[in-house]
Amino acid sequence: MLLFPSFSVLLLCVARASCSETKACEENQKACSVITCGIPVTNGTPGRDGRDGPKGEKGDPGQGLRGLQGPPGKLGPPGKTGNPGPTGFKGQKGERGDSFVAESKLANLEGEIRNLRSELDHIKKLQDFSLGKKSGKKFYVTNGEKMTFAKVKDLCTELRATVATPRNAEENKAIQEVANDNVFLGITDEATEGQFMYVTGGRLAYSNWKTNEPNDYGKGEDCVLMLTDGVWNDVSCTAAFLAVCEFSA
Ligand SMILES: [Ca+2]
Ligand SMILES: [Ca+2]
Repeated sequence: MLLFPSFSVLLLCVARASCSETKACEENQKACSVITCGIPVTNGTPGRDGRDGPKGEKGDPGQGLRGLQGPPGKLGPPGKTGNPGPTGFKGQKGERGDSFVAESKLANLEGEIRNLRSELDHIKKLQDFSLGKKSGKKFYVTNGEKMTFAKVKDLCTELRATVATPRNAEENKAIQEVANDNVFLGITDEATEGQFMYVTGGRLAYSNWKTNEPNDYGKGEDCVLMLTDGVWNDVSCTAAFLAVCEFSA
């Protein structure tokens, strides 16, 4: 029969707890192990979902397998040129280079050329003096040999000269004095018979034919010979006569 008193207390508590006075309820809370304050209600429908809570802290790295490292990226653009560095220390004096040796040789060559020119001028003056050459005028030289006209041309060409060719009476006399013998002149009618031309080109500007010459004797006289008296005669080019070369002024 011990259960009865306990059940009575419980009922009492429930009955008291139903009161609307807060103070009485608080007092009952001290005496009852199970207290339900306020008006008992039945379960209603669930309320709406609450708002999203604040963002949580970053979690720890996962424990899954790490992926393979990817390929290297593309080469980036070149960076800007940096500022020039400070001036370095002055180096020691180097040894004399090849240019010094070349300049030295060049200076020696120039000296030799000056000496040769001086010597050449001296020789020319002696030659002009011996030939009686006058400034600004042609001069004529002979080696004293007799040869065909073709050989005379070759000889004079080797000497960078031409076969003696008088263009006026003065030059005709100068050649006559140098030759002092029958001498080939640089005149032929080999191209067109009867039309005498200078070997260097051009028709005759001056002539000093002997009487009844040119006669193309035997139809084989295409070269011109100056006789010792200065007059001209057409002769065979293959005959041998004195060679006289002409040098320009
Ligand atoms: Ca002729
Ligand atoms: Ca003749």
